[in-house]
Amino acid sequence: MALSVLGQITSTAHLAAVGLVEVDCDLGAGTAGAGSGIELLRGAVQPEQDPSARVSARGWEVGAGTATPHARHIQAITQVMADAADLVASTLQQGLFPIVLAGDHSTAAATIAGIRRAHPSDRLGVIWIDAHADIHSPFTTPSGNMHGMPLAIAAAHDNLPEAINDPDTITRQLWRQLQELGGCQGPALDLGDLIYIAVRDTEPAEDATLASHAIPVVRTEQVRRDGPDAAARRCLDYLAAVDRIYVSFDVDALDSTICKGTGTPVPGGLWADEAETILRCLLDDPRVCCWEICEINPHLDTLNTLAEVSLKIFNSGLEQLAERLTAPGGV
Ligand SMILES: [Mn+2]
Repeated sequence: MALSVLGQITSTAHLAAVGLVEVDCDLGAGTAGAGSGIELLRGAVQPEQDPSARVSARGWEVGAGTATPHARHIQAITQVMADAADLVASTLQQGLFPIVLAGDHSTAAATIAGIRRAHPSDRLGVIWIDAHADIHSPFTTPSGNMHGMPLAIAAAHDNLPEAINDPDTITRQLWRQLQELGGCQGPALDLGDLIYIAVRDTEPAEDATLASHAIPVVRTEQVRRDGPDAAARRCLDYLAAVDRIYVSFDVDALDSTICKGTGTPVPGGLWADEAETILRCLLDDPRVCCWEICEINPHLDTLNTLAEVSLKIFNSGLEQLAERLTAPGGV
């Protein structure tokens, strides 16, 4: 791993309004190492406020629990997620824009819970940029990897009609606890307020959910045909009625030729410049209140291609955000 070659930090923009939340957990992925992507990006952000806003929830310090094959490491992940939700909520309550640097994608459910906790009465929309739909539950998952489950947690969507597993009592209890992390009466996310970009690798149980809830996917081909600005615009228009938007960027949304350094590369994804333009366009919308980037695993990427590409995309997004947040009446 040659992280040191990635010294070219271009964005040290004025980011007083940003709070960096690091969620250093890779237990939800099938392969270890996604936590190391955080180190790679954190240098690009220099929050000007109290450094205590830079905090970590470290999955690997929590230790192992009982084997839970249909939601692997759910005990440790539940602890990390409780911390992560607190951090996101308190960052928002301080009037800051949380940028979440995460290891694997499982903990994005905690991000959503944290937003929900800080703004309980607002309608929340989610734009999920990913190769996968991440909407499995312990009842439907073929792998048991929790990075495939965050949206099912946030939406309290067990998808029992598609069940293939019979999870044990511990798994069921913790799964319920995770679904209640947002602290509200109903689910933290309504599936009617979710839209995907670049999703292309789903399983039948997930396809059933997407179909029954009519969750739209802006596919790579549409991005290419209509242009990345139009793709982003389509998402923002779809969420026209929501008050706040969370943008979650899993780097495996990128094409597998770029994206070897992630646990689950899939062909047919976005080119780097497409992802960059989409993110810039989304981050410019004043309703976007939180941005997450995850699943960068430098250990899987001998040439550091993904690391370089991710850093470039991240810097570009930061630049856009800095522009927005420093404009009169920003945040
Ligand atoms: Mn994902």
